[in-house]
Amino acid sequence: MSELKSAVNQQRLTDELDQLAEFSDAAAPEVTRVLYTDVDLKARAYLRQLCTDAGLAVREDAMGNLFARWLGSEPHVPAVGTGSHIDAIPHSGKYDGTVGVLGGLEAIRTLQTTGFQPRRSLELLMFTSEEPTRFGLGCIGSRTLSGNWSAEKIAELKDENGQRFDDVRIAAGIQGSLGDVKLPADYYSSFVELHIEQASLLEKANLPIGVVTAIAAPAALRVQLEGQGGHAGGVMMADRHDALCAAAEIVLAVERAAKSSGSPDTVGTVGICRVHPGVVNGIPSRVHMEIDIRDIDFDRRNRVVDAVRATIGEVSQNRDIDSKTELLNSDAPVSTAASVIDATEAACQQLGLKWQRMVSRAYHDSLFMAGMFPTGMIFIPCSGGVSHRPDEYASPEAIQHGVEVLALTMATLSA
Ligand code: HGY
Ligand code: MN
Ligand code: MN
Repeated sequence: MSELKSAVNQQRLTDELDQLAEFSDAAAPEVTRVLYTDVDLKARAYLRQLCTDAGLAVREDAMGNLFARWLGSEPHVPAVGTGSHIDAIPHSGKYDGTVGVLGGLEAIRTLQTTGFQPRRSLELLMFTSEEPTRFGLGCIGSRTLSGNWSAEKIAELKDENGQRFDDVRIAAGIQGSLGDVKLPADYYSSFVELHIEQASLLEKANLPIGVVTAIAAPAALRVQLEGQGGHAGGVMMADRHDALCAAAEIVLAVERAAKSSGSPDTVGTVGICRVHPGVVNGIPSRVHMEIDIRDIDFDRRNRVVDAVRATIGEVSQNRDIDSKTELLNSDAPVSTAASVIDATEAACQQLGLKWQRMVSRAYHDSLFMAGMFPTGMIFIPCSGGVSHRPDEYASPEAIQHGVEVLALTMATLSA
């Protein structure tokens, strides 16, 4: 095992993570890398070059999902996959997703260095658009690869400027038919994703590895509230139909519904609230809100979604506001595969790394890969559990531990 540990090039990986973070529309230490923007395309080109330099067979599909394959001795049997995403929500950090992509590449290079020869090919997959930033829907790439959403539905997704996904991807120079993206059912024999925990259980327990047993799933609501607006001085309070006051009641109702679900596993967030006309002396006439509700229990989460939708109706009626609510997605939570959990725990044992089993409260591309292939996830601690913030941090040592476990897990699964 010491040979594998010493084969991990920690400095190279740290440098690559730092370089990738340079491709950003925000000033360091913030990272903003939104789907198909120039910085996103530059980051993809950088990753493509690293994979080519590693001697991997690189291809991209019609969404820009990037595949980098190390051919095994039996290249026609289903491969072992690993990967994650490199897009980053605005003003966030540099480890969410990228640890699974560059760490996945490092795991493959590490195995190459040790002289390991896989029977099953090993493949790195960089998923397009894991974050919901541009089109309001998370995991667009893995949803399409797994058939969770049809290519036709994905093509018609619109961003806040009304641009269609299909037009935006073609304008970004990505060719091919979205209908060809879905993977064959036997494409992978297993898939395993390395990711920062994005919470603080591992750090608090002083453990280097988390073995994920379940992945929570999100539901997202898009709400449009239409009031009357008007002059902030001229309209009496009794005569107002203020869309933002209605939105305020709804925001607190989301928090109340999540807190009173009966379980700490339920979470609710209103991350988007755009006010129109957005001037200090204009009564808000329109509010656009997006609501994220999650749980590891599907029915409990759906009860909270229903309660929030009922409140939106009541508040709109009481305030004589028009409301339109769209359920963008309502995904089921998944359990990870025992075969991948076993291989991961065996790797931890062999490497002398302590671990704990845990659920993922963040969603990941593995949520959708699990719908097609035996899938698992490996977590490493991040400082203070912070994520989706510029102070997100995972130490080179923590990342190295994740790469070691990933490499050995993939070697085991490729037998
Ligand atoms: O929101 C999530 O859980 C993921 O980071 N996109
Ligand atoms: Mn994220
Ligand atoms: Mn992520």
